[in-house]
Amino acid sequence: MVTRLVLGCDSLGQLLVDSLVDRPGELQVVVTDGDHAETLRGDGIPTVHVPEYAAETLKTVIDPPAESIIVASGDGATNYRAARAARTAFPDALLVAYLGRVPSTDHTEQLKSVADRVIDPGGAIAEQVLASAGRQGHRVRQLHRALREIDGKLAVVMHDNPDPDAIASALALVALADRVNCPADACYAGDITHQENRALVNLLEYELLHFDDESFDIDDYDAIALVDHARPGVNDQLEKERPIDIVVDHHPPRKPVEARFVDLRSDVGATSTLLVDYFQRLDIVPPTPITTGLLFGIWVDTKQFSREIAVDDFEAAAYLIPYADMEVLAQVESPRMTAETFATIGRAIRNRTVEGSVLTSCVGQFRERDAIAQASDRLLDIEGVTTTMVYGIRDNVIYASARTRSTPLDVGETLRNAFDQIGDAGGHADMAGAQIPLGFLGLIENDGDDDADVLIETVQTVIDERFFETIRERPAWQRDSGVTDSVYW
Ligand SMILES: [Mn+2]
Repeated sequence: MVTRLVLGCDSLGQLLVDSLVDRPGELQVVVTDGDHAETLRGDGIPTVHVPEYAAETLKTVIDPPAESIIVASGDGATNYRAARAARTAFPDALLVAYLGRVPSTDHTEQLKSVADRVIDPGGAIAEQVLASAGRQGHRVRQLHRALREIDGKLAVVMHDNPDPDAIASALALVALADRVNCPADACYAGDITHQENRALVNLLEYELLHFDDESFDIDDYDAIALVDHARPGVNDQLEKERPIDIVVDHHPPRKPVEARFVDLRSDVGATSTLLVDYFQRLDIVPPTPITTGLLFGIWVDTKQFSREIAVDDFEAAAYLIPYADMEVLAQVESPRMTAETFATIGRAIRNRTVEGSVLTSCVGQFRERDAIAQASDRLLDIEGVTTTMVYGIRDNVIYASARTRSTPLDVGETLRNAFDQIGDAGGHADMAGAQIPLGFLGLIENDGDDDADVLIETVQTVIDERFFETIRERPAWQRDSGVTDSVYW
């Protein structure tokens, strides 16, 4: 049982006592004014009247000893006397002292010498007021105004190959625009490659427009918002000169950012956290698919709350959890794998060829489109392997999927160099894919088992040879100068 002792009780102390009286633990107020004690008791507050704050008196009237003490009269000198007496009477208690209504430097120093914490009531209140309704409240009002002033349609543009933070932030901003009757669309270019991110978009049925969609034309929009990035033409498909209306981002800007409304807070771990802030200040809860996405955005951007995480991110996540669909998130995090995909991964492991740290594997015929990408991901977990390429045949096309965790090696570039002339290849430095029609190799599928084996053997020879040769001949910048080539071989 915590015993709280409040010494002195002017208007500020009174506020405090009112909030403490219903909390668990024993509350005891001590005042030096008899009439005041009477009033407090009349209000149901256990109050003792003492002639003055003296250690001996306090020890006598407070039993068992107080565990926490708040000194809260309006006068600094009185507070110092009370704090000193309380400290002597209860040396082990946590002692918090108010400076009084007119704080003086003397009292501040004196109080600091006996109290564990000294609070400037003016400062404390001002901070609280600012935090709840101050500058940031202003920010969301400005955003509302910027949205209201849009005459026509708003395009909320994510960065290319958007991640969950960008996707969820875009949809959240669309929802905010909706509230002020500003029609808006979330749009992106590039690919949503990571299977978790695709699962998120599919499971929550997000409506996202793609720059390559036939019906999509950025010039149809009257205003542009950028989320999770801050400048047009940098990591998005906009022209560099395009005027921007709204920017919400958490990356430190490399150059000045120009827009009618700019919210750049590089001290938080995710743009989603900033969107949560708006919703909280407007006192509205967005629909479940959006809260779920925002939570996942924070989770991923902060590497499961371990990287560049700020108090705001934790608070935003805590706010979202009751409204998020945790079952969907569990599915997003570990998408169910079909038996067919497992079988493909099994074949990829069995058929692997490893040279140095580079692994290739031909899975033969496969059915599920995603299976070779999954296999490529999985095989990257093998010890000593830093680059994988898994491939197989489906509908007369060879599909290849490559991954690397070797920084200087660019698998996108490697696949393009190896296969662009006989098929399509592309992707990023760390994940890439290629499609090569069998016809291009002068090969066709056949029903006979013997022929099938021969076909697969031929495919394997051609693909492996081209891939390994391209890696061997890769440009100097893709070689780690500090490490000998044998690390990769
Ligand atoms: Mn982000």
